[in-house]
Amino acid sequence: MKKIALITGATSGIGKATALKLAENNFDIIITGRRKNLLNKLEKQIKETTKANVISLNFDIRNKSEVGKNIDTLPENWEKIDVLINNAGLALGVNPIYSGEIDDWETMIDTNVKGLLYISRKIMPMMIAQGYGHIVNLCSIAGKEVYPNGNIYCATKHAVDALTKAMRIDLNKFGIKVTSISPGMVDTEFSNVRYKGDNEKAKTVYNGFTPLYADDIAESILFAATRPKHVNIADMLIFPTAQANSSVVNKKK
Ligand code: NDP
Ligand code: 8X3
Repeated sequence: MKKIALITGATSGIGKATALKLAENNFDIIITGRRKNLLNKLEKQIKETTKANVISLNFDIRNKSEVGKNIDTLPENWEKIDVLINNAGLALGVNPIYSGEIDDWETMIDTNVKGLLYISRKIMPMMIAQGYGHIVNLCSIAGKEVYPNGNIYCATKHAVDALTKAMRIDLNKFGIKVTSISPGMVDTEFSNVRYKGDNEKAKTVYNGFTPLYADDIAESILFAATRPKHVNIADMLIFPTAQANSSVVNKKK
């Protein structure tokens, strides 16, 4: 029996890899993101290379009414979402807290925390009504530890960690699973976004060691999403072998 997964932020990185991985493994897929051209491209790729059905929803997760309106457009046979993967997120800037850009702070809070809440608030009642469901939140090592100049990004991911625990408690009586996936350093567009298009700087983040790749995290999400009904993977912390915590990375000079 096919399942349905909705993946936010599927236009690149972990979200895109997860959409492809789940599509290859008997899921129909709802993909979301702001970059319509990339959604179209991924939809085409999934349709050409897998047996999955796909729906693309093009919206900014920070826009509460857009989130609601887009979910309301789902055809009836797509409304029973088995797995919601709250992946859309970003870091902006690497500054001490006393000199950070307030606009960057707002974008991170609006996306990583409020956006995750908007879509979850829409989907959770649907899962409760259907009597099953699974929410997978993309947290981070930044949700477990704070590192120098990580301040607001770390705070948003600590919030995701807390919200994951809150969801697990409040949804417990409905049998809905809630999983937190916390990667260390994954080579995606994450650092290009964080350094605002300074791609040379972004590249140096992953120099001198083998980072995680998006596909490594997609495999972990697939694992969590395909456990038997009685098994909930509560929390996965995943590092590249070269990484020991937020600050200790064995980089070759
Ligand atoms: P990418 O930058 O490659 O992907 C981020 C995705 O989020 C894109 O698809 C982007 O789509 C989407 N997104 C960002 N802002 C919005 C928005 N306002 N509305 C809708 N979608 C949005 O980064 P990653 O794949 O690395 O990041 C995915 C998640 O994993 C994030 O939550 C990140 O914090 C987390 N993470 C990443 C780690 C890493 O080292 N890379 C480590 C730990 C956690 P679009 O721009 O088209 O809207
Ligand atoms: C992304 C990983 O270490 O850059 O969440 O915060 S890190």
